[in-house]
Amino acid sequence: MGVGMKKPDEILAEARGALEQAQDAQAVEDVRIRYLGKKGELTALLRSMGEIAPEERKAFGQAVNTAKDALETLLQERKEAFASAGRSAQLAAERIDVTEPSRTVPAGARHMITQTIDEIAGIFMSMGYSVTEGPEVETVFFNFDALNAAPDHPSRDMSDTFYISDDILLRTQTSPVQVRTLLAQAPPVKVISPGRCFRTDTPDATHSPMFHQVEGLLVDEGVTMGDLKGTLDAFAKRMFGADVKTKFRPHFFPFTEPSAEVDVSCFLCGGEDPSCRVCHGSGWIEILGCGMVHPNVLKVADIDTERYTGFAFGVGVERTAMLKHGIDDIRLFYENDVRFIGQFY
Ligand code: 2NL
Repeated sequence: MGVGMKKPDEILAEARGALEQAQDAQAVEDVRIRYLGKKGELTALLRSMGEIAPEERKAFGQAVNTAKDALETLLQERKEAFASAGRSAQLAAERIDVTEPSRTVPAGARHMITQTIDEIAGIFMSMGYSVTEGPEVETVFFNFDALNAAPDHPSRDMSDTFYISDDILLRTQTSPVQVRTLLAQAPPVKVISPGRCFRTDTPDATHSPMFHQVEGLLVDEGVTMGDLKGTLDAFAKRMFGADVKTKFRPHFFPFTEPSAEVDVSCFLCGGEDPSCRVCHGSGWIEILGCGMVHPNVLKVADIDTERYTGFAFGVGVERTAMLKHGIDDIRLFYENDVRFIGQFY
């Protein structure tokens, strides 16, 4: 062993000190290279074995290998410590708080018109009516002729109805759907037809060129005006309150005879308040039109009018919603201002 050459345990002590000072994985690697690399100090000792006296060689070799094993263990420990510290740091940096409340997606809701249609339809469905739908673009035949509207009836005028051509128009009511039903199925027929209708009205607080209707039709043997009154009285009580009364006022519609308009007693003031915003003191509110189906309409579908009779009615959806919810301008339904719409979620 050369003079001035360090002993294996001195080198190990020095390497241990250097490892204690190491601040990161690179510093640990530097220590490995310095002591165990090709030109490392412990490597140099192994290479110098030849210069050791034969009788000392075994003990020296063992000492170098012991130091080398010890240093390798230390290096491994430090390396792992830095790796695990690195992983911890990364985990801490990428930590997500899974308990944080999520961004809320506001739940949507059906439009007030849809809610009202569903409510009306639900009442009639509970009485055994089926729901039928049909085209919004109709023929003059289904919209007017089949419904016994005289050729000179004012509703047929160009100024009241949106014509696509001489014989195609936007339906002015949903009755044509029911005429189609009468042609498609034999009595008994018990249907309602909700949907969009069109008339050339100039928009104001109570008019819109596009509006909605739910019509109903019942045709069977022995159907009377009493059935009509009982049905619509039950509807009015379900829709506006169990204690409302109904009043049937004579009216005219081409497609029914006799015809009537139905009023409900005021569900807000009961007729007690002269300045009531709903009934204006009259005590009655008009809610729908109805009547016994005109024989001419049944004849269109080849129905034996001696055997079958029927009743029909039409409810304005916007008007019903306005009455129930105290809405004073029909145009609010179509503006889609969330400050309005949001009140009916
Ligand atoms: C109203 C009036 C009404 C009908 C609609 C009807 C349908 C067929 C046959 C006979 Cl297929 N009538 N519908 C009957 C009476 C009145 O609506 O003021 N609606 C808002």
